[in-house]
Amino acid sequence: MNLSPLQKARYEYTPKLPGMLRNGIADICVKEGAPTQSVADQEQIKALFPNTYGKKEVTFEKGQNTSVAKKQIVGVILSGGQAPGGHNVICGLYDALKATNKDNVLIGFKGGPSGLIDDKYIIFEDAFINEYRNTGGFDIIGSGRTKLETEEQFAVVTDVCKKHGVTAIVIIGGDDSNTNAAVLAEYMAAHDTGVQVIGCPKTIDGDLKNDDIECSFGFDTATKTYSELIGNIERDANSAKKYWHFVKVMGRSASHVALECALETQPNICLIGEEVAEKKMSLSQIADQIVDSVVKRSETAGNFGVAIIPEGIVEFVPEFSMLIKEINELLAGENTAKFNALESWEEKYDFIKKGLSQEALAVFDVLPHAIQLQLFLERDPHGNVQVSLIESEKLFSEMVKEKLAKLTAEGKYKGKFSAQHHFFGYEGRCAFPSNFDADYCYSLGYNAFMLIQYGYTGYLSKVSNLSKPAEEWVAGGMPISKMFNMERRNGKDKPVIRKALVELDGKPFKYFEAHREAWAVETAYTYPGAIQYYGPAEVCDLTTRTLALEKG
Ligand code: FBP
Repeated sequence: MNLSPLQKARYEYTPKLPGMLRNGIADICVKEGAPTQSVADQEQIKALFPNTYGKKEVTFEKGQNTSVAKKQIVGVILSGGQAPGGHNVICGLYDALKATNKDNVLIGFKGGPSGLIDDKYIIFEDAFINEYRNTGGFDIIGSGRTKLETEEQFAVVTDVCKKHGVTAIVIIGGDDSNTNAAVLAEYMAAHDTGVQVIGCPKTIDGDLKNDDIECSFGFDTATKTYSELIGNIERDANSAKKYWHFVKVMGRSASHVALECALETQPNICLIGEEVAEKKMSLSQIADQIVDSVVKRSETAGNFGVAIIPEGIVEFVPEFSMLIKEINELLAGENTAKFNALESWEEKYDFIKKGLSQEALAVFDVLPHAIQLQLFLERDPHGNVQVSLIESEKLFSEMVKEKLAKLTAEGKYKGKFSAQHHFFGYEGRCAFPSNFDADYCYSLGYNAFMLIQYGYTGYLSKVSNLSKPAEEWVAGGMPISKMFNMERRNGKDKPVIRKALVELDGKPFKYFEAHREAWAVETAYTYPGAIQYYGPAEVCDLTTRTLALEKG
């Protein structure tokens, strides 16, 4: 196999474990804290999880290992979108498992949760796993978005576990996957299968965090990758002084990625979906905010700038959500075929005009034509608009262009405006994990095995105190049901981990808010550069500004 020099060097990197896990397996003991309660709706959740609710918080300490010796056969799956560090979770799990007993077995179920149902698997061995240490991607076993949530699926999983003698399953995923991990743990306990289930917090979106989980893995590397690119674009913009760059960054709903990139690069504009929703901003008001910066900068800095747009922004704009809802209703059932049969845009527009409320039509009419087309052409199999495919970076740059043209015609704007568009998402999801993510993920996996070995189930592997050096990190576990509240999903009340949105009274947003007016006008760009893997710890082991501000 051809290896790049960095790939070779990263194979040799030894991830840092929390101090308490460093002395070897024989010296890890467990300390139980107080029984836990879910963050809300305690009675309902307790009733749904009679076997796994209310368990104690767990931390590991240096001391005599008192876990029961038994052969462990552990199954692991990767679930959902890729996030840098996934391979290291598996490596940490494997190393702890083998260090405990070389006869222990780690099975990787392939292609995400469906691998566990279809019984597609590999058995990990040293030579194979060594090719994935400290590398990005989920290609070691692949991932998928099948949800493991029904009793029928759980029954199949039970059979697969029986066939292999599986004693525990580790699910590496986001809020939904870990919610389902807790439901599976309860099922396994209720049916006395002896199979434990442990979750690990993953997602580049950064929206799986709460009082217990300081951050999900992958967020650090993905935001550093995007910030490097944004910083490079800022420098290009500042050199050429002729373009406004509209950069959309991933984050299906929450704006944590956009906010972190803004803290790292100090762009002229960064939209935050949660603020847009709170202030009930219209599309036009958002475009006005950008226009204001373009006009002011044109008079001082020049006709250039950088705006960061979070992927999920349009869903936070109340009038846009209303429009999408009406379009979905308008095209329900047979109407899709009727609409598709219309040949010209005029006929289609007429159909739309008759079917939408006046308010929705007014919003539709301000959209650039390319976006109007996207709303009607790119729909999912149920006929719903695919909001994630909407090119919001182009939507806002077009709206800004139109507003500036009007100002120019009125003699109120004399500058130029030329836009470039970018979308940074997949570029960051499989990058070589930063030292932080390499260390954090390895620790999560190692720790997950300690939870298994000590007999816990329905727990999330928890490593905290992350803004400090790894030596001071705290390893342990938290019952997943502690993070639950009841939410309405598809017409039913379900226990779920609440998605963490950007808190408008939180320190990261407050810092951004205090500086953004100056950044909108001045050229205050900062250039983070590429992720550094080797060199001084203050450069290489630095975590996100978000975590530093939250914990600082
Ligand atoms: P997860 O929540 O599964 O970690 O995935 C997050 C994400 O990367 C989002 O940022 C993005 O919107 C989405 O996945 C893209 O999904 P896909 O890989 O299916 O295109």
